Amino acid sequence: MSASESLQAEDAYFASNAPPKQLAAHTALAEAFISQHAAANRRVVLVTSGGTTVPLEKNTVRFIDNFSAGTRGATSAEYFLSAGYAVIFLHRQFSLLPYSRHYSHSTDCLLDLLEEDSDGRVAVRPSDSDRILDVLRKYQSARRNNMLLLLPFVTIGDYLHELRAVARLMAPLGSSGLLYLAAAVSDFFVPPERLSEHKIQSTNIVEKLYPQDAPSPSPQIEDEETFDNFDASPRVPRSKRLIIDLDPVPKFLKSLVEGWAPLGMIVSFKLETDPRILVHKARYSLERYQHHLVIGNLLSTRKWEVVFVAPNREDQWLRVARHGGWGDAEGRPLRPDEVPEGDPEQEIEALIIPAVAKLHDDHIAKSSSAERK
Ligand code: PAZ
Repeated sequence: MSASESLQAEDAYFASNAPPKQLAAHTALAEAFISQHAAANRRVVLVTSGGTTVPLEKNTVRFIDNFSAGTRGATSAEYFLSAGYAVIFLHRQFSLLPYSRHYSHSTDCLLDLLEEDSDGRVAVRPSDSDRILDVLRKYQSARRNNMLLLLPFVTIGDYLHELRAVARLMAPLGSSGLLYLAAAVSDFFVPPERLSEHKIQSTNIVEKLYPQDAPSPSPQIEDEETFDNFDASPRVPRSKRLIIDLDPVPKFLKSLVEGWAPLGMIVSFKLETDPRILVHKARYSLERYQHHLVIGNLLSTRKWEVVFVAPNREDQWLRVARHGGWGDAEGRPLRPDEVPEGDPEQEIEALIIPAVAKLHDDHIAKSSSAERK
């Protein structure tokens, strides 16, 4: 696709998919946040996190979703804060958040860490106090210093509008802006003109009650016995099935790199389930969009190993300790001496973020030396 064609696809997408209601409020918050930290000469990172939904109805009852709980994004945000970055956390509503993730329903339920003391007051169990205190201090410091801005999204459309708005606001930061795109973004969606207004029905009740509203010809008004020419021997008549027809979501990484935040450092993630194609897909993405780093990860091992794929350097695997099951990029098991030892509690983001920050240092240095020439 030529540059003008991709610009047209971008304009058409944003013109036909309405922005989220909170966009103006979020943009104002992000603008104030960025200017506060730019004035203090602080680096700002946009972390995207969690999965986007694809609504099947305008009044949405059903939607397509994905597995991401936002662990990568929330954990990364904490390590960026520890590294001195101000963090804009663009996340799926109700997904994991920095700091509070430690006490979410699926890890430690907060209530299990509390007890009633002899005066009938709620207290933290002494055995858990130290670890809670550590998280609490970091959380309170981030809040006190306004280092963390939380911006929620739900749908793929919301996400893209928010991403474009925040990325554009970050453009004036130049090379000191970092975009770290860990959200699991849907590749397919139902365009608004094909979205049902109301909840999709499994019967033809609407057509029966309001025949004047029935689209013509309507698959929904066929009755059960209607001949089905879709399969040779259908188990369920076609009129009873829900067939979802999805369009591809335009690839916005190109717009991000070339238009929205052209000087910032852009890090994308690539998720695969087939180890044989991970590195190839990551390299392909890097070459196609010409950004700065793709971090590849596999669904089954994403908490223990990732691969950095960047221009003009060897692929670099980062690994933390865990029990067995290691594989290389081609799916072959690692030799025992290649399997890292160490603290099984260590989070892989403790390795990812310093490595990204180092590449960001290099990116800034390279941009300043190019400016001087
Ligand atoms: O949320 P999570 O920690 O369970 O998963 C993180 C992840 C796998 C979604 C992320 O690391 C990632 O790869 N994001 C990009 C996914 C994609 O290829 O669109």
